Amino acid sequence: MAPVVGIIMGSDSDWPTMEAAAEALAEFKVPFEVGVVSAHRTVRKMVDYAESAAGRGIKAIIAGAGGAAHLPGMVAALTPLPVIGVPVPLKHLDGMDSLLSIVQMPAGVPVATVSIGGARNAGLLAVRILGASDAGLRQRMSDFQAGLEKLVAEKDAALRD
Ligand code: RP5
Repeated sequence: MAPVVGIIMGSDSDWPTMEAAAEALAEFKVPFEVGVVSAHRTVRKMVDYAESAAGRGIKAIIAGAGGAAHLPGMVAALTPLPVIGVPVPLKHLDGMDSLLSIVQMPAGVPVATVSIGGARNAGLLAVRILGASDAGLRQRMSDFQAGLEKLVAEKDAALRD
């Protein structure tokens, strides 16, 4: 099936963090593509990727980067698609640098920023975005949420066993 979500990251070193977004999409059987696209090291590739994504059938982009994390914001500036930013924590500053780089976008160019290292939620948010126009996917998200509720109830009950 043709990919409908693009997962991109500034470096292959971001993959251990970003993998969780791919796993979430796979759980919901949402086809996705993965690639390294750097805002600083491969500027022309970033422009090509962002400008061509909608035309290729991509409906949401998950972009992760660490440090001076300009990739999500630059991609959001180049595409009308929803962009979800994942702040990747690096060795220094515990990801605060990535978080602030991604979340502090100027009005007019939104990036839906998840928590530091929160790639799983980025994947789940992409599922919800697609689910807004896909009843089957929306139902699977509702089922998933019911599963979370059941799990918490079981753990709660286990405390008193
Ligand atoms: C950022 O620089 C990347 O997103 C990565 O988090 C960070 C370090 O990249 P490498 O030096 O590990 O390739 O652009």
